[in-house]
Amino acid sequence: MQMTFRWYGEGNDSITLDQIKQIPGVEGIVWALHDKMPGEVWEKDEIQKVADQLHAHGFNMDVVESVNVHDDIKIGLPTRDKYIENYKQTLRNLKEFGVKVVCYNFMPVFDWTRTDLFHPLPDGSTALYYEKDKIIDDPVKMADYILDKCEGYTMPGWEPERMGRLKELFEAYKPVTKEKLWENLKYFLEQLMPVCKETDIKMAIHQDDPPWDIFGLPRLLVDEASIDRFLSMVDDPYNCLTLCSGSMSSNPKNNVADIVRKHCDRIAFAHVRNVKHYPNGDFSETSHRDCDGDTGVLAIMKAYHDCGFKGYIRPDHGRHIWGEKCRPGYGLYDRALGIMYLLGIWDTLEKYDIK
Ligand SMILES: [Mn+2]
Repeated sequence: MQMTFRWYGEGNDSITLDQIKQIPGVEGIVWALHDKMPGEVWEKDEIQKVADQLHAHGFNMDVVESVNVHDDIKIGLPTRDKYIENYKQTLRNLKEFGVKVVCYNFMPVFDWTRTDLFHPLPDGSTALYYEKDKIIDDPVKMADYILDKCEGYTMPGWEPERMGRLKELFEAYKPVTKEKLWENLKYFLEQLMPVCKETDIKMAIHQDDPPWDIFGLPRLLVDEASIDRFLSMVDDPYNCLTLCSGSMSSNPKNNVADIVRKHCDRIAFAHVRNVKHYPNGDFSETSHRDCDGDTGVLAIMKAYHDCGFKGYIRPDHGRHIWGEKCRPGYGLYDRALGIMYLLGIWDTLEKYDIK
C-alpha cells in the first residue's frame, strides 16, 4: 500500500506541499491539471511545471485524479473519436513523467453530488451531507447551490463553463439510456487499452457518487454487480477501479470489504472514507474512525491487508475542523488525521499476526 494525498495545485488549494510533507507516510501527491477542460491534451510543458514542484518536495506523481472524459464520449457522438485520440496523447505524455494510474469517472453531467457542503455535526465541525428530499427535480438550482458554496474554488465536475450549459447537456444526454452508456464506456476503454499497455498506465474508474440515478440520469458503477459487469466487460489488467469506499457505502446495501476481497487485483487506487447513514436515506460524511460511521473502515483495511494490496490509497474527504477554511471535503487537518488512522490500522496489521 502506498499512501497519497490529493492536492489541487499551486494557487488552487489552501494547503501547501510543505504542509503535506509533514504528514507521516505520504509518498505521492494525487494531482491533475485542473484548468484543463475535458477533451484537451495535457501538454508536456504543463505537466513539467507540476512535476518540478512535486519532485522538489520528494513526492511521486504516480496517480492522476482525474483526466476527465469529454461528454461527447459519454454521449457517443461521432466527435468522440477526436477526443479519444486526445486522451491517448495525454496518456502518452503522462507516461514520460512516470504516471502509473489515471483515475476518471463516467458520470453523466454531474460528478459527485451533495445537498450540503458544510453540514454541522454534533462535535462542532462540518462535513458534506446528502439529504435525499433536497435532490429536487431542478438540476439548475442544485448547480447554483454548489457553485455558490464552493468557497470560490472551481470544483471538479462542477466547472462553471459546463454548468452554464446545463439545459443543453441534459438535452444531449436524453437519448443515452443506461445500456447505451455502458456501450459508450466499453467503446472508450477498448480504444484505450492498447495505449495503456504501451504506456503501462492503468485506467481506474471511480464509482458514481452517490451510487444511484439522480435527475433521471443513468449511473453505472453503483454496486458489486455493476462492478463485476464493468471488469468482465473489458477484461484487461489495465482496466481497473478506483474503489471509493465512501461512494459505495452511501448505499447501505453495498459491502465494500467484500468487493475488495473479490477484486483486489483490479483495484489500482483506493479511496477510504467513512459515511454515516440515517434511516430516511440521508447520509453524512464523518471522521475516518470506524465507529463514527457505517462504512466498515476496519473491515476494509483488513481486507486490503489480507489481499496484500500494493496499490495507492488516500484518505478521501474529511470534515472541516478547527476552523479551517478550505475546499469542501479537502481540508488539511481531518485528512491528516485520517491518514494517521489508516496507517495505524495498517502498521498494526503488518506487525502482528491478526486473524
Ligand atoms: Mn472518492
